[in-house]
Amino acid sequence: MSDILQKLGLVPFFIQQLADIDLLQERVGRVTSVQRSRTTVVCGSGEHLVELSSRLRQSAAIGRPTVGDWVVLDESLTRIERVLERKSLFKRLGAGSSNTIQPIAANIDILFIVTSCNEELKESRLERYLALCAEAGAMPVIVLTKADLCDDVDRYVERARKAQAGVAVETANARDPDTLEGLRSWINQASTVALVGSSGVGKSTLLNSLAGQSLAATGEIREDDKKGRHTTTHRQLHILPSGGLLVDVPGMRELRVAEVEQSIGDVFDDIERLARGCQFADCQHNTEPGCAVLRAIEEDRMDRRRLANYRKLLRENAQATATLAEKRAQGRAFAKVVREGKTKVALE
Ligand SMILES: Nc1nc2c(ncn2[C@@H]2O[C@H](COP(=O)(O)OP(=O)(O)OP(=O)(O)O)[C@@H](O)[C@H]2O)c(=O)[nH]1
Ligand SMILES: [Mg+2]
Ligand SMILES: [Zn+2]
Repeated sequence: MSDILQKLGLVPFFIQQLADIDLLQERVGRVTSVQRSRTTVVCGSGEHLVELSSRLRQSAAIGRPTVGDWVVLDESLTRIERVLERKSLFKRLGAGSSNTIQPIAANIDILFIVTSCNEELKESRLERYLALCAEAGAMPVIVLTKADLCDDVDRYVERARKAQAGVAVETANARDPDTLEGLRSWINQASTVALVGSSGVGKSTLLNSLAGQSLAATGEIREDDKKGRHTTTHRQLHILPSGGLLVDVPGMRELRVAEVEQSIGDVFDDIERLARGCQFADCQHNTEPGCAVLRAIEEDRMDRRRLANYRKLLRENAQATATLAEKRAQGRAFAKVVREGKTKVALE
C-alpha cells in the first residue's frame, strides 16, 4: 500500500470494501476539504480537485462526500464515483430552518470537544456535544484550553467531568506544545481526531502546536465577551508530521440535535438510572409524585440544570426527529408521483 494512504489512515475496514484492490488503490483517496462544489481528495498520486458523479450530486447531504470520507475516483481522477461505508460520522441538524442533517466529519476515531477555562465553558453545551459524539460513534475527550490564563483550573476540570460519567478531560495551553502531552496520548499513527467547539477556544492553535508548524490561521478573540471571530472558515483534514490526522472545524454557533435519543440516554445515564426508581414508568420528572429524580435534586445528589437540559434535549430531539420523518415521507410520496407519472407517459 502506498505510504501516503497509510498516513491518511487507510485501515482494513476500508480496504475490505474495495473489490479490486490493485486497480482501486490507485483511485482510492481521502477527502481533505469540501468548499462549495470544490472537493479535495488526496490519493497515492497526490492531491486532486474533483467533482461529484451525477448520482452523488443528487443524493441527500448525508450521502455526499464530506471531510474524512474515503472515496473511489473515476479513471481520470477528476470525479468521485463512490463513498466507502463510514466507520463513524459526526453530524448535526443544519442551522436555521433547513431541517437537513449535515455531515461534519467522517471516519473520526476521537472527538476533541474544545472549550476554555473561562466563562465560555457551559455544561449544557458540553452535554449536547457529547450526545452528538455518542451518536457519531467516536470517543469524546473534553479539552480545556487557556489553562495558563486561569488560576482555578481544577474547578473547570471538575465541572467538565460531570458532563458524562467517565469522560476524559485534558487541560492545555494551546499555544505551548510542552503542555500537550495529555492530548498527544490520544493521537496515534492512523487515528483521526476532529476538533470541535465554539469560535475562539483555540482549535487551530492546538492544531498548529500539535503539528509543530503553522498549518492554519488563528485569530484574536474579542476582549469584551471573549468570543472568537470565526477565523477558520472551512473544515480541513491535516496530516501531522509525527503521524495521525486532525480535522480543524470552524467554530459552531448552533448545534441542533435530531435522531439521537439513545445517545442522550448514554450521556445522561445517571438520570436514566435514577428514573428506574420513579413511581410511574412514564414519569417526566416534572411534578409527579414519587419521582426519584426530583428527590435526588432535593437531596443535592443531582443538578437541577442537568435535568432541565436533559429534558430540553429530549424535547428538541423528538420534535426535530418527527419533522425529519415527515419530510422523508413527503419526499417518498413525491418520488412515487414522479415514478407513476413517468410510467403513465411511457405507456401512452
Ligand atoms: N493564552 C492562551 N491563548 C490561547 C489558548 N488557546 C487559544 N488561544 C488564543 O485564542 C485565540 C483564538 O484561537 P484560535 O485557535 O484562532 O481559535 P479557534 O477555536 O480556531 O477559532 P475559530 O477558527 O474562529 O473557530 C488566539 O489568539 C489564540 O492565540 C490558550 O490555551 N492560552
Ligand atoms: Mg480556527
Ligand atoms: Zn421521575
